[in-house]
Amino acid sequence: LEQNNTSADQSHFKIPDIKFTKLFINGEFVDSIKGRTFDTVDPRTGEVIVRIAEGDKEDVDAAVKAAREAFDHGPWPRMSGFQRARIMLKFADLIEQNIEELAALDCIDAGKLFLWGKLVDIPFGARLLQYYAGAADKVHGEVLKSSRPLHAYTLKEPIGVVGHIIPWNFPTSNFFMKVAPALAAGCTMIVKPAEQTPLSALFHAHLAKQAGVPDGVLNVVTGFGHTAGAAVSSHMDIDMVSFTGSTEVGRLIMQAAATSNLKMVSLELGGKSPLIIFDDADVDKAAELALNGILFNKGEVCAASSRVYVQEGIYGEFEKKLIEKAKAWKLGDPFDPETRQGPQVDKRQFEKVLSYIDIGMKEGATLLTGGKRWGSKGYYIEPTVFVDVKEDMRIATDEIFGPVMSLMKFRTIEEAIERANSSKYGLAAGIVTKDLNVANRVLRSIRSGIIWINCYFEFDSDFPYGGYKLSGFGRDSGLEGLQKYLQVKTVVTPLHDSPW
Ligand code: TXE
Repeated sequence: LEQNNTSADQSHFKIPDIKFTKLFINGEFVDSIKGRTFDTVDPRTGEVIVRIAEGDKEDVDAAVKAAREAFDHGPWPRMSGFQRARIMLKFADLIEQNIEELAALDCIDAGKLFLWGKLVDIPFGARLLQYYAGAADKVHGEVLKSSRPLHAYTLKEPIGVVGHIIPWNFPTSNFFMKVAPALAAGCTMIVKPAEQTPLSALFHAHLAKQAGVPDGVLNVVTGFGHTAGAAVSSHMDIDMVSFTGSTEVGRLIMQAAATSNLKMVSLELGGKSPLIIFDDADVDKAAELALNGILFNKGEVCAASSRVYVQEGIYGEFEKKLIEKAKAWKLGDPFDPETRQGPQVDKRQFEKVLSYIDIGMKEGATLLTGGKRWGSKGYYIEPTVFVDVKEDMRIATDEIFGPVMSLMKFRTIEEAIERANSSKYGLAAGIVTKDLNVANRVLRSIRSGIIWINCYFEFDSDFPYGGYKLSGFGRDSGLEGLQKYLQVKTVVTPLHDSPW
């Protein structure tokens, strides 16, 4: 480990040497077949951290071959769930022993807060392995009650070779939300991490091997979406693709699955989540909740509360509190423990967010606060709040994926429900009220995969997570997240002598 050279307090962190930069196929780190590499960049500075092996179709083929062999002939799917669980628990222990290094990798690769990574994100990766290890020996079918003299039951079998295509905003949580249940189910797999954040995925692969995950079970092919990613979604020998990312790419993945081998598809896509704050809310707490809902992880969260609806009775006071808090929000180096907001993940996302701020102003919305780049180095953007926003403006309909909130006023509960539901997305929603009847009515009327009442972003390993509408289908996490990696086989045998 070597000391980093940024301006933040040096005593709190160290930047690790980058140990793994190659593809992980069949238990070995290997160069890509074409020998190509690509840059992974530190969003705090815009500087290159290291070059990473660039996998393409032929590398995906090699990884699928290894995963197929491990599935068809290897020990993993044939082990008892309990044996798999023991290896997964060891894997979790190794993650816990390397928390600081992993948190530092996600910090330099994605601009994520180091302290958050250390306390929450990386431990959650280990927690997911532990949670699904606990489920691995409890996978079973059921006895069916036939109306005929037949003994029939179902078997739950691993679905086969899985392709996981994951994004950059939560490199570790996303990795384990997909990998942990698939391992528990007895699947073998290829992970295609986002090109922006390959570092921790390769480290996880190394720890998997150390824990005793057999060769070929977990392969990591780093590379770009239109090449390596597309090769996964169109592969004839992959049985399922599990994707988290943009709605646009989700559509491409479904098309590729449909025109190749009709592999199963699970999609966790974008969002434009409403947070509805009623008049009876504690204004100070509600403003803090709303701000955290959009600024946490610099707004690069699919469930971010990017549309905030505040009831008219407290709207004026809420607006004042929000400005006050947004101005005091501390941006800076994500290694600094005082920092609450680091840089956007890369130049492209940084420019996308700034262009949406521009669009908002051209559409006639008013900037309440923020709206500009922060600092002169790296990809930082000020906490930004728009008011005078109309439901059909692009800043209110599109996923911006940055620290940009649309703040709106409403009068009645009916109006709040209708406006909250007007989005093409349906991933998450929040309600702030002390009135249980109001909360119950709203939560049942809103079409989204998760609803937070008097909290936001609260999450745990057993909570299913996924969307309605253009936010996709299928659930990660929880037992639902395990079921999707299982096939159902129905077995039938006569109760009496066979008729033939
Ligand atoms: O996403 P992509 P991008 C949203 C968010 C963001 C926008 C664009 O609004 O601003 O998407 O981000 C791989 N075939 N979300 O461009 O492209 C890619 O390599 C197969 C929301 O980074 O969807 C990466 O591994 N794979 C989201 C993954 O898909 C392809 C998180 C996600 O990248 C591919 C991220 C292709 N043709 C972005 N093209 C969430 N739901 O949390 C790309 N990929």
